[in-house]
Amino acid sequence: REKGRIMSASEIERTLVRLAHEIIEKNNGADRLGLVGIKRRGVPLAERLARLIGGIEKRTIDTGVLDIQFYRDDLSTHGPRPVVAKGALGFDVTDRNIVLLDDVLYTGRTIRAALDALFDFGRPQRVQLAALIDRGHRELPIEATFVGRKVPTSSREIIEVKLREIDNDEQVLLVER
Ligand code: 3GP
Ligand code: 5GP
Ligand code: MG
Repeated sequence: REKGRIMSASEIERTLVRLAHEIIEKNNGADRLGLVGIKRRGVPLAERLARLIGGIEKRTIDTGVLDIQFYRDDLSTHGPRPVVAKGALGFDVTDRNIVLLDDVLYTGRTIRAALDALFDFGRPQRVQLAALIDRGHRELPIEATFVGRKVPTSSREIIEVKLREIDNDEQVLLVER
């Protein structure tokens, strides 16, 4: 059940433009920068930011992909845990300033798994996190360096992020499960 619209298409675009400038400012340019999107919706967000940052800094920005899925082991008494799927990241992260990108930051467990995976690929100089929406409810000491919008949610609410590359639609909605 839809409870309201959090961002329109143009608000998403303006937010990404702001995040692009913040990322450049905080990294003193884009020299060592590499953006890594967390599947699925972090990936188009990373690609859009790379295009925006590349346009401002007049260079191409490397982008990569991490595929982190929730895996429930039927034999275990533990809850679902994030598991990193095998596959190439896309570029060498060694000595790079990496910005991870996820659409929604929630418990932080996905980011914890993403950090583990990232360091299996190499030794980045620095890792930062960008999220379009921070909906709260962290279960780990993880915060985003760059946040599009903080949206306090109840645990029964979900943020629906719709991106044209995946959803043929472009908006962010708050829905009740
Ligand atoms: P996305 O990154 O493509 O949006 O956890 C993987 C997917 O599950 C995410 O894909 C996300 O959209 C979707 N998802 C939506 N709501 C929730 C939620 O409340 N919790 C979790 N764990 N996943 C959610
Ligand atoms: P985590 O709890 O690990 O922070 O989030 C798990 C995964 O589910 C992440 O990829 C995160 O983007 C996604 N996720 C968590 N809550 C929501 C939500 O309300 N909406 C959407 N679209 N994705 C969510
Ligand atoms: Mg996500």
